[in-house]
Amino acid sequence: ATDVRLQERCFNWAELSSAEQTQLLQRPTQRVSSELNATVASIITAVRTEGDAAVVRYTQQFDCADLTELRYPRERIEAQLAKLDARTKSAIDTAYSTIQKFHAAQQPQNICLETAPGIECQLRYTPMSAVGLYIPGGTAVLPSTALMLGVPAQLAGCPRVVLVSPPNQQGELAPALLYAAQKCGITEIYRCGGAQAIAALAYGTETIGKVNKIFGPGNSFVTAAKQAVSQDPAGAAIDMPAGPSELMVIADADANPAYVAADLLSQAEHGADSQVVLLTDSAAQLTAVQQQLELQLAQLSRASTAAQALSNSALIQVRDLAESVAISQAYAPEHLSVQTADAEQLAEQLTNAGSLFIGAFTPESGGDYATGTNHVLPTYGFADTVSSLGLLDFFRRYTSQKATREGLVGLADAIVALAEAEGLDAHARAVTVRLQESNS
Ligand code: HSO
Ligand code: ZN
Repeated sequence: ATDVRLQERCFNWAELSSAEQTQLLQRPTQRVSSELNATVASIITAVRTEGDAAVVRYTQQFDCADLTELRYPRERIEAQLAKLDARTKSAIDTAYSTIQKFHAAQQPQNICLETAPGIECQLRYTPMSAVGLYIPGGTAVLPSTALMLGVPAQLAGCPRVVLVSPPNQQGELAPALLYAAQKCGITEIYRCGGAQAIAALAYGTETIGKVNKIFGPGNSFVTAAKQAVSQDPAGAAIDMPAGPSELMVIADADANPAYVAADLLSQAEHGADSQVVLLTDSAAQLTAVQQQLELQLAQLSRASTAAQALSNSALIQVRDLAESVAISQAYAPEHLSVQTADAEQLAEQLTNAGSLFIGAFTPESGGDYATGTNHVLPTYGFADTVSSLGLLDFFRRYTSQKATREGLVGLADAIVALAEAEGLDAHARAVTVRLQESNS
C-alpha cells in the first residue's frame, strides 16, 4: 500500500494548460455527501430530543465505550494523570509556555475615543461566556490541539470552558490530553465525540450545558455537525471551516531535499486526504526531493496513509521563484514552508497562508507543537480570507457611544438630514424631540 508512483506526480508548470494547472491544485474533494448530512442531522435531532441518553448510545455505537456518565469523574482523571510519563509531561510544559507567551501578546485593547466634541465612542472586547473545545480521537490522539484551544480560552478568561473528546473502549481519555487540559485550567470534561458531541455542546443536554462557540478540528461528521449547528440561531458559533491538512513548500536549488521531503511527509501522514505540494525552480531539487520521499516514506509507521496523501499531491517545477509566489498566493495553503536562500524576503510577498515556516531550520512540525503559533489554521483555500486561530477568536467585540447635549447639538444636522434623505421620520424626530424639549 506504500508504493506511490511519484514520477506521475511530477510536473512542469509551464507545460500545463491553465485548465490542467487549476485541476492539479484542486483540493481532494471532500465527501460532504447528502448521505453524510442526513446522518448528522438525525444524530443532532436525537441529541436534541433525548439528551444524554442519545449521546451515551452513540458513544456505545461509534466509540465502543459503555458509559454510565458522560462527565469524566475527577478521580478517574487523577488516575489517568498518574500514568503520564515525565518526558511527555515536560514536553507539554514547554509547549504550554511558548503558546502561552505568543497568545498572551495578542490581548486586545479596548478603545475609547472622542469622534466629535461631546461624542464618546468605545470599542470593547468581552470573552465568550461559554466555549466548547473539541479534541479529536480516532487514528491519532492530539493533546497538542488541547493546548492550541485551551491556552487562548484560558488567557481570554472565558468563564466556562468545556472540553469534549471521544473516549477509548475503556471509557478513558489519554493522560497527555488530560494533562494539557489541566495546564489550561479546564475542569469540565466530557467523554464524547463525533456529531453527538457537537450537538450536545450546541444545544445542551441534562449534564452538558450549552456553549456559545465550538472550536476544534474533527472528521467529516464533526465538520458537518459544526456546519449545521452554526447555521441554526439556536445552535452555536464555530471557529472556522475545517478541512484536511495541507502543506506547500517553496524550495530553491540550495534547499536540503531531505528536509523538504520530511516536511512534506509530516503533513501527508495526517490523513489520506491530506495534500502536500512542492514548488521549486530547480529540476535537480525536484528529483532529489522525489528520491528522498521514496526513501523516507518507507520508514514511516503511517506509510500507507502518507502514500495515499502523496497520490493527491504534486511536485512542481516552476520557471522562477516569482512564479511560485503567484501560485502559492492563489492556492492559499494552510501551511507554507519557504526554504530558499532569501526566505525572509520572499515571505514578505506570501500573505495568503494560514502560517508561514521560514528557512531551513523551521520544520512545519515545529508550529504544530511548540514554536508558540496556533496550529488551528484555515484550509481548503480559505486562507485568503480566514485568519489563523488566535486569542481574538475567544472574544467578541461590541461598541458603545455616549453623547452630551452639546455633542448631540453638534451632530443634529447630519443625523436629521440623513434621516430625511432616507425618508425615516422617526429617526429624525428622536433627535429633534430632545433638542426641543431641553429648550423649553
Ligand atoms: N498539522 C496539524 C496539527 C497537528 N499536527 C497536531 C500534529 N498534531 C494541523 O494541520
Ligand atoms: Zn501536523
